Amino acid sequence: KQKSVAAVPSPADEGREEFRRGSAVDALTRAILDHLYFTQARPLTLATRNDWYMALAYAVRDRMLDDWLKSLSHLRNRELKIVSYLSAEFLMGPHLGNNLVNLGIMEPAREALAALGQDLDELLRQEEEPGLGNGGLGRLAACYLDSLATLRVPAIGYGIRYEFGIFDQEIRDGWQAEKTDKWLRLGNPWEICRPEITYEVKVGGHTERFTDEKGCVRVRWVPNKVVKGVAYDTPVAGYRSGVTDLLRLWKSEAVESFDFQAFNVGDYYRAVEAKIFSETISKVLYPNDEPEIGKALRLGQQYFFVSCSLQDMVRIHLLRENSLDTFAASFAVQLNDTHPSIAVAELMRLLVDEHQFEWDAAWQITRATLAYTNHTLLPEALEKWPLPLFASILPRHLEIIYEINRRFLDEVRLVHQGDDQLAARLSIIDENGERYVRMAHLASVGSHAINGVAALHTELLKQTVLKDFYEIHPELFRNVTNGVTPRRWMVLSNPGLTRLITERIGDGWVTNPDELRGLEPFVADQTFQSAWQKVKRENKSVLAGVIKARTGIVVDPASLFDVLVKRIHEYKRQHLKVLHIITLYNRIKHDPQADVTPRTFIFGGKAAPGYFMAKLIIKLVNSMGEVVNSDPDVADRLKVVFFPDFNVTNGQMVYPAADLSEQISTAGKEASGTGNMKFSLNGALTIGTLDGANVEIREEVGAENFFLFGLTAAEVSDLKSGGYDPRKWYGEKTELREAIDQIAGGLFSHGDRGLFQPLVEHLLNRDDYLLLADYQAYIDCQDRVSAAFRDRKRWTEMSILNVARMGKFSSDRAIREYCSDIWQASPLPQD
Ligand code: B1N
Repeated sequence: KQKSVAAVPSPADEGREEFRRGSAVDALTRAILDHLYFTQARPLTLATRNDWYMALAYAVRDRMLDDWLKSLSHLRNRELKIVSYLSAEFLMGPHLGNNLVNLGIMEPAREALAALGQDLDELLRQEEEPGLGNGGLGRLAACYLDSLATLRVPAIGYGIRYEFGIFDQEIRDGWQAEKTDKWLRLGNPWEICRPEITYEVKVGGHTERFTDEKGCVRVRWVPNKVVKGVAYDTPVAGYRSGVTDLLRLWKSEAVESFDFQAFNVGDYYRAVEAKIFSETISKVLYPNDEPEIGKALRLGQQYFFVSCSLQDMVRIHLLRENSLDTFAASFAVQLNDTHPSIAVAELMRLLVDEHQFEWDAAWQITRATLAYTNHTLLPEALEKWPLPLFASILPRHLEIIYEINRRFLDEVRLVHQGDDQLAARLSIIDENGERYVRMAHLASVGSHAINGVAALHTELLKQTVLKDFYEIHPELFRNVTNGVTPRRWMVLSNPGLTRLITERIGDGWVTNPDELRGLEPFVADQTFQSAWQKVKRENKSVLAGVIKARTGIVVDPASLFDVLVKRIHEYKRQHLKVLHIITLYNRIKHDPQADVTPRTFIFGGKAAPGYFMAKLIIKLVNSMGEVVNSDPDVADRLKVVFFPDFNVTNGQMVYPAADLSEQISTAGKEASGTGNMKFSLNGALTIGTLDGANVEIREEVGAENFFLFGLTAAEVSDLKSGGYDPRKWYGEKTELREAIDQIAGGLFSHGDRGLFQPLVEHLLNRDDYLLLADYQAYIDCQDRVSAAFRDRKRWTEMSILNVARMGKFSSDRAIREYCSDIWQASPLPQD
């Protein structure tokens, strides 16, 4: 027990240190100057832009501390369940702007800086975004933390503090070039290192059986390596909610004792190797949006952060209660895809091996605690680990998984007697040929709830990938359609639209976006329409300026901004968009007077460095763009831009400037999509297939305000099972054939017929993603888009209605559903 220190003034006392807490301009000014001098150690005359950025960031962070420390102390409050979001990725995006929005101090900060001769926007651009994720899955985790804090739900996001996040993309000669992301280079003012919060994580070795003092046979894991995880904490402020949640990321380090052992026998190099191995674990994010099978380091990363996180939860729980029996009442642990699914075996190991639980009791706690979200149906993206590799890294976990599997399959066989096929299909171990651990099966068996991320995706999950699980345990399945935070994706990134909306309906929509419906009475209002158009036009001008600066390409803000930004993947069909552009180009070439709606095509997205076809698609976009952009017949009516290095920061400029959102994946392939929501919330109209959340977006905004085309998921699977032949479509559609022949013939590669050969070959012989089958429907639909854009009034009405009806896609709604249907978690009472 600590002695009472009532005589000493506490820094938490109200009224003290106004310059550390106050949000008035002069308090902020003092705070920034104070940090510049005392934290950055800079006199005014020598301060660099980064010094100013850091000083501002620290001043903002100070203003999060009271709420944050209050929230941290709530972690000890046994009444409240803590949501623990386990994710290998958190794509947070820049912190400064978002924190200014959520704390409500954007304008005073701007003024304070202006008085100091600094421009807030410049400092906002100074922040290197923490790109600790690949795309949608990592960004979803970030949106969910924003909503958890905004809804006052105690939560911890647990993940890995990668030293190098997703690579920076450059375009050289039309090809993607990857540059290492050195986001920590200039320091990270948002995180606080907690050198006292560390855990040891074992790796490799073997297991031994022994009899404990009570005469029970137990298992000991004798590793051949031990690494240490150190906590780095970042506060996540809710939007004016008084709650600041915690993002806790683990950095791997060497365990001191290991170095000493090696030193003692004089083996300096072994000590250094152990250190290097330890530090490698959290070194770099795998840049794939589908898993890397057979990469030991990836499995090591997953186990490392899961083990640290579960040990941390056990510690926190034991501060609340003296037994782990009630662990599931303290924590609701969500597995963001299978990447943290080793948690099933690790929690069992902690309970059984380290805390002497009986198997059944441990299993009951494990299943009550864990829940699993699936994010993909692509068979090649389902994680599985070759057994020998798994055994060499996690020998004890493999034993535990065997035991889980044995008990699970016994139950299955009991209920479904004689169906051996069923047991083989459900087994956690894949025994067809080379043996694997199937992580989706492990996650499903170990969870009390399994969810997909959009209505269609959840249905398909039940019919395909997890069909057998659904048939034996339908009660475990839920749908929670994804959502995005309106704070970052509207208030921060689109201040013009935010102001306009708020002038009309107040600002309640920021936390209750169903209130956006209040815009519907204004759809036909002349003044409102013009103001709406003006906002979009200004956003487009800003983007046009950035495009000019980054690519040298001049685009016309009056043209239709037609935008396709997302990771490059064949199923997302960026090359279908290319076929559309070539078709328009050919129409102009055939008739230079043809009446085409001027369009600016904006592509953006990273390709996994090892994904050859995706990289070739980037090259094709750029090569085709060069030809189209410089053709005098086109006369600037079509412009093609590949916007390099698409990330959160760039997304914040792109979504608000879009007229048309391209969501054109093959039906059944995109689990949800979340970019689709960001576009529509910012007044872009969608052209899309009935895939992922598009289905629900269309339902909400109304079919008449959505450009639908293409095969349905059911038609896709019928067409494929009937033996799909892309050549049939190639033979029948003249415009399509012409476009493909031009790519093959070298029109976009200076006559080189070899360059795009792999792509063309793929399309004509396999076309796994049915571009050819959907081509004509897409072109026809785009013709309707072009016509619609010419009717400005009608287009603006559709745009307003899109925003007005998008309330469902707030991540607040999604988090409320997780809280009530899966986590049984509730908000902190207002204090
Ligand atoms: O998750 C998003 C969805 O909106 C997208 O439709 C979906 O494609 C995306 C392995 C993934 N699924 N799987 C991944 C990411 C990294 C990795 O190493 C798989 N990402 C998604 C949010 O639900």
